[in-house]
Amino acid sequence: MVVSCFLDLASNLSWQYQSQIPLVDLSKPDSRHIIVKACEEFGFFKVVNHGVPLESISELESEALSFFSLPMSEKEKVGPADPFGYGSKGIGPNGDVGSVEYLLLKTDHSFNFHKLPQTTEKFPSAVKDYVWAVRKMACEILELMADGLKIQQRNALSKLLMDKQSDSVFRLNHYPPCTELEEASGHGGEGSRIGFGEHTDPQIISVLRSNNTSGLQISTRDGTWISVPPDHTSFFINVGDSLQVMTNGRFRSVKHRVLANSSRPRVSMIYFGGPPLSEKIIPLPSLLAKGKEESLYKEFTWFEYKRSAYSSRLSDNRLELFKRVAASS
Ligand code: GA4
Repeated sequence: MVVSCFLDLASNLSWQYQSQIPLVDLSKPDSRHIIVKACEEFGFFKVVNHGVPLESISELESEALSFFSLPMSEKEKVGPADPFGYGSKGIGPNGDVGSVEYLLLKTDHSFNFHKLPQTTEKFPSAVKDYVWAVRKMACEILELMADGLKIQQRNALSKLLMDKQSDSVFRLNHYPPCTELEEASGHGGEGSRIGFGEHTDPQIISVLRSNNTSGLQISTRDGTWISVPPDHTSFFINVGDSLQVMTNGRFRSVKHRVLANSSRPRVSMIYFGGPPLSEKIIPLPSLLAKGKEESLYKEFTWFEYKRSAYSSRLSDNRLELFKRVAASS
């Protein structure tokens, strides 16, 4: 049943239907309804006809690959990631590890690229152009969501990403290929090599793009993991924990992970759209059914949620701590 609403759209793209991933064509007038349905059922969907220039994407991919192919001693000049900068294997401050190296940046361009060698001089502008274009698309999607949810103020969500104080983050991940040795010893088999462990994203919305290497999986409502076929020309959208709260649980933040078993390197770039630190993360008033419905969550600011998230382990259910205990009747 869940999948049937996506059948029409995807019927001429049979693998997309088989992969069960909702597909949103931003050029179609009905996209807002499909976005809402996808966010309710999966917290995840794929976007085509997104308007982000392909040159901007490939420019950044090639800059990212040049960065990751630098000697470790050069990359470490912009590390460790605490939380921003270059990181390898260690994820977050609480002992999580993965088969991944990455660069974590704030989107306000405060990152010091000057510590990198000359060969990467185009890197800062490639990041800037890409983040600008992807944020624009994320805002368009958030406005379609607001329309689909019949929220009068179309920019109720998108204005948080457009705010000068928006606490958004950009991440480049490189999953090195599985070596022949690992494959021969069986350590390269499905499920055996975790690139990035299961987690939900704390922010409002995440926009992911990867090269054509597989690895990303999402968890469905019943806990089944499904593989997301890669598509380097499209984007994948994740509902984050904050959007789950702002829709009072109507949208679900999606649990996802990356397996790094491929014989080819995987490169992904993710924009995490977050609100200003002082923003109260509460359900949008018009979604609380004319005052009849109560918030499922305690009131908190993005600063408070982020502080709590950064003291958790990657796979923790971070929203659990912020759920309201229902008053017993
Ligand atoms: C998940 C989403 C983003 O990648 C990220 C991650 C952050 C990190 O890598 O430093 C966190 C993780 C993410 C959630 C819980 C904490 C913080 C690692 C971790 C164990 C940059 C983010 O904002 O939250």
